[in-house]
Amino acid sequence: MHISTLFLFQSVLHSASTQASEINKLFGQFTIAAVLLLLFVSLLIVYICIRFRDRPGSPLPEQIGKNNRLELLMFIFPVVTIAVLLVATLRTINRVMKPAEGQPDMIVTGHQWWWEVYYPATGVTAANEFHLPIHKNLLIEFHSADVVHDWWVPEFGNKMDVVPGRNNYIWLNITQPGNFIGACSEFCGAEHAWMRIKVFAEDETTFNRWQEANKKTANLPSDELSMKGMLMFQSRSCGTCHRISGTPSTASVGPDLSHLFSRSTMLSGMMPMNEKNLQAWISDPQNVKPDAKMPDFIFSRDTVNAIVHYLTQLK
Ligand code: HEC
Ligand SMILES: [Cu+2]
Repeated sequence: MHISTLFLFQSVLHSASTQASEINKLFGQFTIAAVLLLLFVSLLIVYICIRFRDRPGSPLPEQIGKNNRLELLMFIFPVVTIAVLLVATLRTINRVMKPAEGQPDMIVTGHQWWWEVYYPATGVTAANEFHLPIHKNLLIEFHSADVVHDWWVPEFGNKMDVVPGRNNYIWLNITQPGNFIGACSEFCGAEHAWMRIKVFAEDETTFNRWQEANKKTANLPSDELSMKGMLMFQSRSCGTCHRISGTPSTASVGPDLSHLFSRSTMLSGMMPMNEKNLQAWISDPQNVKPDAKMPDFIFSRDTVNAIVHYLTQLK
């Protein structure tokens, strides 16, 4: 395992998809070309400075008015260099940005400030954390619910703007299992910095197991306190923004909560998912993530406890 996946560093130079390998190969070719040119020009300057320096009694240098061979060389050399790099670039674009065809494997919708994740083949909806199978050609479709966002996981190479009123696509073939982090890369408002992306790149068995678990309708409350929590959830307008499968709440203004507590982080990577953080969030969302599109409610401690207890059963 590469060190960057172990510590969740982001690195564009570490390729974890075939697309990132292609892009990095091109980057390598450009770097080599640039270094060779720099060396060539630098050495030429050093040579000229020494060879043609002013010596006592040296005559005025020869004045060349016109030299067709030299001018042709000065024209052809940059044109050929740029043409070679252009062809390499076009070939890379052609390999990385293939036109979209067929059903997307995943539809991602950017919201201020969280990600909605939908898998059309199974109807699974998730949020903020992306489970993706490795060694598969994945077609990902992007929508925006509000403003321009941008989906970027540096290790995957490909990045894509998420634009209102427009469907954008990328192909992705992930080559390594592991966790990867990315972020929204287009400034989209107050909490742009907390619009992280967490990817779990998994082998097919693990990915299918995750999908099966998330296809199930949400757990029903299993005790009295969580029963009360569910009633509060349904009666205190939470359901006008959130979806919990198998209940009357079907909205998608906020993240899907059907399997909330199976996620490792909350609020788009802002904090670990646990009871304490959920409590803080439900008691005072605007204090935890100022400007988030979830209003403050005035709840008693008991109500918060009941709601949180219910939410922790949504695995
Ligand atoms: C006006 C719409 C709205 C209402 C009403 C609302 N929420 Fe939210 N909720 C949101 C939005 C938007 C987010 C995402 C905030 C972010 O990450 O920027 C959110 C996030 C959450 C999260 C964190 C989810 C995650 O995966 O990070 C929980 C839990 C939650 N809401 C529970 C509730 C509960 C319980 C209620 C009722 C008391 C409620 N919400 C009412 C819009 C709403
Ligand atoms: Cu954004």
